[in-house]
Amino acid sequence: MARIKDLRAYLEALDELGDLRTVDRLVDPHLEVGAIIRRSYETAAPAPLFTNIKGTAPGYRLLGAPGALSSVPGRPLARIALSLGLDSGAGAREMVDALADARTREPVPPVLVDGAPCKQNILLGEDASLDRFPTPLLHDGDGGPYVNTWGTIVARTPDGSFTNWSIARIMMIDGTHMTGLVLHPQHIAHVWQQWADRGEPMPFALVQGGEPALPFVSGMPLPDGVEEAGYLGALLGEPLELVPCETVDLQVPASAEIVIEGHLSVERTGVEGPMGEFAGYRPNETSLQPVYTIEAITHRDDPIWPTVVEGEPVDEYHTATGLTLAAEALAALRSAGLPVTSAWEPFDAASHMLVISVAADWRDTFPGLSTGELTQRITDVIDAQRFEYVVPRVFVLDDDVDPSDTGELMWALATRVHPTGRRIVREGKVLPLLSVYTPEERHGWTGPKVTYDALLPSLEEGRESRSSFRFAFPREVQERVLEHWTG
Ligand SMILES: Cc1cc2nc3c(=O)[nH]c(=O)nc-3n(C[C@H](O)[C@H](O)[C@H](O)COP(=O)(O)O)c2cc1C
Ligand SMILES: [Mn+2]
Repeated sequence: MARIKDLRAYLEALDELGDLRTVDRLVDPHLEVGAIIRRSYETAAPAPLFTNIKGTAPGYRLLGAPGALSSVPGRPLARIALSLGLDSGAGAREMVDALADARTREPVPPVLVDGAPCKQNILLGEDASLDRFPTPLLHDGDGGPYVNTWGTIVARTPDGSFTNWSIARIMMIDGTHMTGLVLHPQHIAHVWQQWADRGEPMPFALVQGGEPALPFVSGMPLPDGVEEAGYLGALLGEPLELVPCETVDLQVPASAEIVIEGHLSVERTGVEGPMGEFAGYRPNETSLQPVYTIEAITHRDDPIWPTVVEGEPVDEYHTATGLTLAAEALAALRSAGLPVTSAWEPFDAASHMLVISVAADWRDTFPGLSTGELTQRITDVIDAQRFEYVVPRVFVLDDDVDPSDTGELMWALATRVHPTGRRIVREGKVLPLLSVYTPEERHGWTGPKVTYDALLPSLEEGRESRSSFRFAFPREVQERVLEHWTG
């Protein structure tokens, strides 16, 4: 692991790879910044770093596409891999393994340190306002400019027993007020509910920037009671360094660029949204959400504010939640003793599909089990996970297929998924943001989910071999061909 400790070191690493583009010309935070970041996702361009943003204090910068696909040829996952402390050439399976392995290790709790660059500027009272920062209107038709798209919200239960770090979007109301999604069963809603039940506003800290692994873990569906800070320490192999907040009893990563402190209201009086979302659409509806009141802001000199512009794949919603959900699924299936080698949420499917890869020798370890029975066991484990309601379709495939290769996955699904049979359908809670459901299903948070048994028959049952360069020729012939291949 080569841990990258803060956003600036991460930007240097991207720059070295040629995956960063500094935009020095004056840009408008009203839609123009959003359009550039969107186009950068859709053309796999280098991550844009804006240094000259209309209406904001000199020196304040904004980073787009901080954890999306990279522009580096042959290394599409470089930004994600570097963020997790892996080699920039790491593949999908290696990344899911790293995250799932860390789930089997003891948490490494964070440590408190004295001072940090995020305390270089301490804004209190009237100075603690968003007005000097770039707060972009990300898509035409959004309900307002978005303050938070990639930052971590720190929240602690009133008894102090549990501290959660998570990403949830937050919209600007004015310089000192914001509103954002606080939805059950997210942990931020668990914590907020405990404060609300006591009639007290919830202290919060919102962390922008910081070490690049932080947002990935803040988007991970860790189980109830598992703290992101300790898990991140286990992933990185050392404790995270924290500093205390100025006005609330919370601690934040010392690596932060910007920290916003304050309280989240008991009442749901903020009109939040709509915003272009990860499914690839902008809903028409708003909802009533609690209101964040800002009481202090601390920041590094020349702070950098990372921004995600959600929409059609692939953006950070897909990379962060897809990768980490797959790792949770793999960890759970492994600990249930099932013959699963990997899991993946294909980014292009906008977090609507989970692929489970089954070991080639699974029939040796589970003699007599049918493909349908194995698919049922996998389904039972997935259904017992906290994230089950965000996965409308699960595909169980042999692991000769690399589900992170979109072309190979498309071929496998078309040729291995039975048109009508071999599937396990059940009805239950579903995420209303999933665009596959009807309006009634979305409003009721209830709908069908399906697991497809797409496992191939055994050799004895007449499995056909794959007909491709890798599978249809002896290794010696493949090597000879590769040796003489030019261009
Ligand atoms: C870019 C991005 C934006 C997200 N926006 C939201 C959001 O607005 N609301 C929400 O509930 N979850 C959102 N999520 C998903 C949560 O971060 C994810 O479900 C996480 O597991 C929640 O934290 P928790 O497990 O501590 O509850 C977002 C994730 C990412 C990566
Ligand atoms: Mn959590």
